[in-house]
Amino acid sequence: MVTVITYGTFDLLHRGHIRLLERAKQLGDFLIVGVTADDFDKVRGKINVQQSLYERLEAVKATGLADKIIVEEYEGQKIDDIIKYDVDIFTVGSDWVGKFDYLKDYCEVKYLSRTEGISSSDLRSQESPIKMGILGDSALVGKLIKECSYVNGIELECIYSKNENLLQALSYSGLEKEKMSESYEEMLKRCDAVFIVSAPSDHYEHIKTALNSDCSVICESPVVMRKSQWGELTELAKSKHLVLMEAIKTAHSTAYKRLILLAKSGKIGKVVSIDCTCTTLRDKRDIKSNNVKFLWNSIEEWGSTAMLPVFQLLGSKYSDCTITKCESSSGYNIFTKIDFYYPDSVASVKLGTGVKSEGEMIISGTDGYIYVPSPWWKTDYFEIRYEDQNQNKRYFYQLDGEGIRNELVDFVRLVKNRSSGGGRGLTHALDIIDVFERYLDGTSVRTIELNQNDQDNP
Ligand code: C2G
Repeated sequence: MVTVITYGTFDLLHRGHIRLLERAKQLGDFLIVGVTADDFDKVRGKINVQQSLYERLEAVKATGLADKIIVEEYEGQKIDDIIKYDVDIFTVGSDWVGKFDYLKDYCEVKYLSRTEGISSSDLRSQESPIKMGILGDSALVGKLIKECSYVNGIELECIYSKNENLLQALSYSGLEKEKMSESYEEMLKRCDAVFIVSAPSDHYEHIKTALNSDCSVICESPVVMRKSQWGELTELAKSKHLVLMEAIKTAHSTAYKRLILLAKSGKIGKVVSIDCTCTTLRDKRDIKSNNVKFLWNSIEEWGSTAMLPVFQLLGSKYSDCTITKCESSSGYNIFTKIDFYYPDSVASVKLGTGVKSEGEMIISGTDGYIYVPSPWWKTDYFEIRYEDQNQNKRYFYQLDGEGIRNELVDFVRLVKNRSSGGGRGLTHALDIIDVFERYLDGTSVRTIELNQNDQDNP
């Protein structure tokens, strides 16, 4: 019996895939088809896959061509499978010529001609793309423009910014003039959806205007600074069958999602303490001259990211929360420390835009701890460490684009299924907003002062 194996994503199964499977079947007596797992596709850069693994498995099964269907989950699995199933022939389309010659050490390798004129990405793009606008004044706008180009189903229509320096920089980097809108209202007229990264204090008005212009919204967290505003806006989105999604790019990194699951699964025992730090240094001259109009302060820049693991692992039923902030002489918040006290655990997050520190995260448990090196928020690597170091484990998951393109893919999916309208924040949007509300109202907030010459130090 001649066993043949082939692999693929088989997203939106089409005649090109089926022709490949038919010819693979003819190469032998028993055909094994490996369908790629969602995470494996993401790790190898295929982030636009529309169908779930289940849907793709069912589609391949329905062809009746596969005698056995397996899931491909990791780099190198092909060798394991060829040995495990005693495969005689590995085959794949000619778009991969040469890429799998290393398998010749284990079995025969055949490349079959690829069917021209059809591909999953063409099929994905057939639907009219979402015309995306970007509103904001920080460098993040440039990153978002780049990330949109990686996501099927999105077309960058235009941006709107009040930051002349940013507009100049974007123009130098090749952004066409017609993509720079004259006003927010004009941009909304041209777009189906908008990515809002303006100042957090302006988010409420900007989101409300967008929703009232029938635009779905993805907004950099903190989405709003008041719980009442979140309720009002999610209701408005739902009533108009629009999407309002909170953006925290870290939440979309595979490594971050994995480490949270491992911590939740008891790998380090009971989580007793979480310590994480996020800092970036703004230009001191901007802070000194109070030229901070477009610079989010420490809690605005980092608060949502740093609080996410705390709420995901310890919940939001803390018995106390204290906030310590440090402001420059011009009143710009350069550093914030937030401490959460639970009946059986604690958490401490340090946030800096005018103070530098080690941007690591440590999740401490009764059996071990998870260590994520700096910059932990762009997670692609972490370790689980135990008393017996021989038990330590290391994890690495490719992260492209800091997680932004992944969150855009999720947003596109939500907008495409508009029926799911309404607030689609991460499950802790309200918990994050609650802390911002405490910060704004001065509840349990203490202020530390730097002495003048420290602040005047150029
Ligand atoms: N294919 C084809 N003609 C097309 C499109 C795809 O012959 N018009 C072939 C591909 O060459 C591949 C199979 O169909 O052999 C599945 O294609 P994809 O789902 O795009 O998966 P791909 O990422 O190419 O998977 O590790 C090997 C890879 O997993 C192959």
